[in-house]
Amino acid sequence: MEISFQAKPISIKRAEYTKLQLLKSNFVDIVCHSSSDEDTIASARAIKWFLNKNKIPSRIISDSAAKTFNYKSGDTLDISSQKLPKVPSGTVLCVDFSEYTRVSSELKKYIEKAKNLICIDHHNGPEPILKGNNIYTDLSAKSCSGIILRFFEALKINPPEKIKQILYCGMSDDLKKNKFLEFTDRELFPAKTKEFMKDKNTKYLYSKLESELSAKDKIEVNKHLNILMSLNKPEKMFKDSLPEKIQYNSNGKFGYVIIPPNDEQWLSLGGDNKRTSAILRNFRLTALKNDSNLDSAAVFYPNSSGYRISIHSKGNNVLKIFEHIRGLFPEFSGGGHPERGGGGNSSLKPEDCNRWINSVISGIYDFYKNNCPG
Ligand SMILES: [Mn+2]
Repeated sequence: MEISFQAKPISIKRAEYTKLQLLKSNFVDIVCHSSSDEDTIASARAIKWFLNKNKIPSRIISDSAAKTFNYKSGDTLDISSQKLPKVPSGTVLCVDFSEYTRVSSELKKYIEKAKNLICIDHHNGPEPILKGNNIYTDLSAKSCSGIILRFFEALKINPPEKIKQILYCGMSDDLKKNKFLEFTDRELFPAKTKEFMKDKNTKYLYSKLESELSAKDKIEVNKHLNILMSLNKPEKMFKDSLPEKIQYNSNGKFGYVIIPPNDEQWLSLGGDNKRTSAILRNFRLTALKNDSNLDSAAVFYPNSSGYRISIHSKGNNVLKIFEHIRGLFPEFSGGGHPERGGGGNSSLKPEDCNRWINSVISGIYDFYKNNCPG
C-alpha cells in the first residue's frame, strides 16, 4: 500500500482504507491544532459532515476558542480541550497536524491514550505522533482542505455546497499564508501568484471549488478573508488615522506609531485581534511603499499580555535591529524574519510599558545612527 496520501489524486484503495478506519469507529474525536486556523477547522468540519452522513457520532476539539478565527463559526467547536474526559472513547483523528508540538500538553496526553489514531496532514515536524498506515501526510499539498477534497473525490462523494464553501475558505486561507494567493485592499478576490500558477494540483483543486460554488458563496468567503476590503466605519477611521500619527527618527529611516496602553479607539475595536492586526500590517507596508527613504516601519500597541512592537523592514534589517536592541537592553525579547518580526514585554503596568517603549525606540534610533547615516 502507498504510504502517502497525496493532494494529487488519491488511489481508491488508499481512500477506502481511510474510510474503513473511520467508519469502524463507534465515536470519532476530530482534533484541530492549537490556534486553530481556517484550514484545520474546515478539514474538521468536512470530516464531521462525512461521519455524520455515515451515522458515526463525532465532535471537534481544539485548545483555543476557534470561533474567533473561523468562518461561520456557530457550530464549530464542540468541546475545548480543557473539558475532555481522561481517555478517548473511540477513534482520535488529527487534522492539519501530525506532531505533538502543535497541541497543549493536556491534549497531547489525551491523544496518546487513543486506541485508534489517525492523522491527515500536510506538515512535517520533529515530533511525529504516528508512523505507518494511519498517518496520511502529503507535503506537496498546500492545504489540508485540499487533501480532504481529494479524499472525497476518490470516494466519488460530492459534498453539499455548504461543505465545499467551508473547504474553499480553509484552502484559500492556507494559500494566502503560503503566498499562493494575495489579498489587497483594491480587489475583494485574491490574486493568484506565479507560485500558484506553477502548482498543478493546487490550481486544479482551487479551480474546481471556484467553478462549483456560486458567486454569492465565494464573495462571502472572500469578504471574511479579505479584512481590508470589509472594514466597518470605525475600523476604516482607525486605518485612515494611522499615517497622521507617524513619527520618524532624525534621518527618516525609521517610522513608527505608538498606540498608548489605554487608547480608547484601540479598545473600542477590540484591542489586538485578527482585524486590527491586518490594519496595522497594511499601515507598515503602505508606509514603506510610499516613502523611498524609509527602511523600517513599526507599530507599538498593547495587547492582553503586555506591550508589543510589530515591525517590517524593506532592507531586511529586522533581526539585526533586534540584536542591536538586545545589545543595549538585554531583557528585550523579539524575533521573526529579516523582513518582519515582533517583540514584547509581559507587563501591563504603565510605568513598565513606558520604560520598555523608550528603551526599544532608543535602541532602534541608535541602530539607524550607526548603520544608515545621512
Ligand atoms: Mn493547513
